[in-house]
Amino acid sequence: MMIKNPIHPHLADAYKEMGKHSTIPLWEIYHLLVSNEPKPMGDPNLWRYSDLRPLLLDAGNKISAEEAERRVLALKNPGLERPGIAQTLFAGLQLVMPGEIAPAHRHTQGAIRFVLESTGGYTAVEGERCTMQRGDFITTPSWCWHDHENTGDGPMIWLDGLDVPLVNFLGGKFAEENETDQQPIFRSDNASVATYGTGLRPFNGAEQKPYSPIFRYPYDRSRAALMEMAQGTIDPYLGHKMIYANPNDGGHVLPTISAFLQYLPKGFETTAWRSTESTVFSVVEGSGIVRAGDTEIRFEESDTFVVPNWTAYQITADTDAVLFSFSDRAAQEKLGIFREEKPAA
Ligand code: GTQ
Ligand code: FE2
Repeated sequence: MMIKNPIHPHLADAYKEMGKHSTIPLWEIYHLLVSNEPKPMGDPNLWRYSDLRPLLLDAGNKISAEEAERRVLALKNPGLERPGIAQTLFAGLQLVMPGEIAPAHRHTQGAIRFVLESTGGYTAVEGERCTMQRGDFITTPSWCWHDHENTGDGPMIWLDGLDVPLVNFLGGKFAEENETDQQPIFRSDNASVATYGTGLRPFNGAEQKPYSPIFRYPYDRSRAALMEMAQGTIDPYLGHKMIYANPNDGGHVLPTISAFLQYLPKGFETTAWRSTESTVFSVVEGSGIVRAGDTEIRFEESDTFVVPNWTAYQITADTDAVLFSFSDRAAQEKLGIFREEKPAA
């Protein structure tokens, strides 16, 4: 590594010698590595559904799901080099056309899906078909087999969220394809939410995995819970916000990814706050404005936007609004580095 414009130019010759022996003078780069607080990585940005949907459907006419393996428009943060919506997170919009199957595979990267459009279809996860209807939240944890099928008569489109940048950075990238396009089904449809989604769990001491045993959180139930919560007092920073919880321990759905559903009544303005997590939002219902850093973005139904780490943001709801979001908070909490800053409201 060449040190350009060294702080101590009279040491330049010494630095050259150090470089030949694969060493760097830490005193020249210290504040790149260790700083008093984080620098946001990537930009706040919005992807309009009305822009992306036609592009996706056009791709649907030009490449099959089979051929593409996954027909996904990846949402690339304009402020980052690598493909990713944030430093640690990947996001994309995926399309499966009627009759199509996205073939079964598994990988060490964990994924979540949030359904934008569907007339019938499912993601199969570990032997269980999880129905996909608008607003449904579905997980495919690390190393779980998954394939998607559209059994309806219209396009099926959802938001994918994966921990790809994080897992790849850590060096644990593995994947394999299934022998057949569709994995064997050995549970009834939506079995995991039927089993674990009611406040009960099997009392047999079965091993608890490092992820939620529920693979599908149906929107009607999630929305009903949120509206019940909305009977109580509103939080100035969050509005009415719920976390998709692992019913075994109340924790996050995946070891790396957290997911949330939030209700902001018409006219409500959240108080700006920030945290070390990077968060991706999907607008389920309503419209409004998000102010993140120096950026002001108007959002509408089915749009996606990202708020990078350590970027203060504030949301104003123009109408009653329901927002889905996911972030890397789960990973950060486990690593003991999560922090938030909430200025007095
Ligand atoms: O649906 O299995 O957006 O493996 C990226 C990687 C979706 C998927 C993505 C994937 C998938
Ligand atoms: Fe996958």
